[in-house]
Amino acid sequence: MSVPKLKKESEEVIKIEKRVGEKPILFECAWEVCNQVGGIYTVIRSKVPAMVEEWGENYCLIGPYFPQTAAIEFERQDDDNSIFSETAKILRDEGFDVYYGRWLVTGRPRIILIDFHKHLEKIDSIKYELWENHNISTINCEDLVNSVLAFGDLIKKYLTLFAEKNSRKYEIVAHFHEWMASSGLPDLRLKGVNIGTVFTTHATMLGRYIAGNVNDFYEQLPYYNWEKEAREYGIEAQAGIERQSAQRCHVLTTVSDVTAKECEVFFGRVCDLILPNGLNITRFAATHEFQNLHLKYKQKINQFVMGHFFQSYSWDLDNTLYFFTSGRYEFKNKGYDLTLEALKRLNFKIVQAGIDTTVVMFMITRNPVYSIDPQVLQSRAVMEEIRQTVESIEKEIGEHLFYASASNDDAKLPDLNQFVEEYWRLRLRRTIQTWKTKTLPRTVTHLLQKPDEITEFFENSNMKNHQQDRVKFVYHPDFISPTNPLFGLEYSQFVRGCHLGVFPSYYEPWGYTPLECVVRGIPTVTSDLSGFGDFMMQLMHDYENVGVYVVNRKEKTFNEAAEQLADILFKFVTMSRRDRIRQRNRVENISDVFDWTNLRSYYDTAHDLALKKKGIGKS
Ligand code: G6P
Ligand code: 1S3
Repeated sequence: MSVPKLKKESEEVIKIEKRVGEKPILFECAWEVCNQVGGIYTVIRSKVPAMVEEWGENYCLIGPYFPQTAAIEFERQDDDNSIFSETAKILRDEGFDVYYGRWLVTGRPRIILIDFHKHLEKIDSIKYELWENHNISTINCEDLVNSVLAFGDLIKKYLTLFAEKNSRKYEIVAHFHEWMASSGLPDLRLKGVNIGTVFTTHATMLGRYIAGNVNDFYEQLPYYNWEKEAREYGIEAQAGIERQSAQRCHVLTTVSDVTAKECEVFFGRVCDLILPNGLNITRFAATHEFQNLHLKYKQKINQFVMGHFFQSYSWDLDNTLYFFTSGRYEFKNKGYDLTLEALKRLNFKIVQAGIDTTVVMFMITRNPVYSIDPQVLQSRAVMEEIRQTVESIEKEIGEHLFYASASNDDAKLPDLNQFVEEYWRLRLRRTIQTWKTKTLPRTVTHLLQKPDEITEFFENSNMKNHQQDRVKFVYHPDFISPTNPLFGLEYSQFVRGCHLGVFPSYYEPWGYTPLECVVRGIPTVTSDLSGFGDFMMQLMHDYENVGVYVVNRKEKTFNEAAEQLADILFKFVTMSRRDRIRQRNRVENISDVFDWTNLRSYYDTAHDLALKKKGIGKS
């Protein structure tokens, strides 16, 4: 089983709407519906417009109710007389906190939000049933798991009631994303509830834990005993729910071939389909527009770099490249270890080759911090003062020069120096003096609560932003947001302003970060162990030419992969500006492949298959 070819695939799909009678109803359930935690939120939210286009009012999402998010993203509608709100009302009358309304995102889909908090009172009986009926052990689990169990139980109640009332008239499919929404799925099957079920895992819990802790995960994969490992990592509940959901659903899916191999081992079932991840892509009519945006946001990053580094020493910003990596702090899984090692080697290669290009590498992730480093803020603030002083001088010169020129009878150019008052000269000189320092620019922008593997790397490798280093580091242990005083950019703007995204992950079922580069026309590095990288390699042969570089981590040792990555980066450094511009055009050009209007068809196939397997499809 592997990813179907894009064009052929749509011909193979048996469209559900061709069935006679009422159009089916699709529920999509996830912990990250109306609740942003990570990548699954991106999958679901970005897919909504394409789903609504296909399913219209027969599409409904189910997620957890959290008052703060709901206040912004949810519009409650108790009485729209739909069968969706009717079921929610019956459950509310029975004392369950189940709300119906619209999710206020593009597409405005129907949504059921479930407040599970009160239901936690029943947690013991929910756990007992899971053990009795499905052998899922949930003792001594963390609070989050309890919440998930209460949430999953209420999803089950809603779907059971909905099916009781409506399944004679409508075919119904319920699509569960991850174990965090699927604890009720095994019981829906056991009780024979008249619903076709799809389960999509976006990673396996065991895979994530083991890969983060051993160096030979892929070599050992076929030999793991899921129960033993689950016990060892203390994740029996999560692994048990995942495995039972995978075994009991009609259609088992995951996001890449890479993760499908884990499913076979940890779930004991071969995946029926792969559902690659897409985005809701809006492209500019003219290519120069996204190129202009690159320049615009690069200039913003230039401001940061000047504020951060030029206090200590300066260099030519026009000959500078901005690389970045970003994601959750999973040092090994996200390939931060490999990235750092390769950058150290890149630094050596650039120095050896006598190239005067500078690379600034931004490490964007999140780790506990006390605050932004006051030194970093102060340097930035003083630089702003220099800018304001310069602007005042500029204004003063402008006004005086204009007057002098207009009133000048002999057409001789006046001496500009005479227009700057002594006060401003002094002020500028003093500000520059107080700003300049001999200390090295900080490698970390924040005060970390404790050192981590990234700061240890800086220490051990002596990569500390020395003036002679051609690769500089900015470790920003917080995600980027427009309110952040250092960049003043949204994440997507920051991506546009950079030259290359570096994501050579070791464990990455899909990986949105490189895809987010592609759709913004920014070249990117991925790995053949990431779902996205694997997909690209299956999709086209000249991926490198279009600006998607793949590090072959499957076959190579850490050392070999680090060398390959260093070579890729070095080659990128030696490209001319003209070639970079061309490459950005090429990479942006493939973004349509990842538009949900193309990739939704994989989901259509899964939903159709669920109905067929359930035996209620009439295609
Ligand atoms: C975009 C702009 C060009 C600019 C270029 C810089 O393509 O449209 O005007 O010269 O970016 O590219 P670079 O790769 O050097 O940041
Ligand atoms: C998972 O989120 P993660 O970053 O924990 O799901 C994402 C969406 O499918 C996927 O892109 C990512 O690789 C997985 O790891």
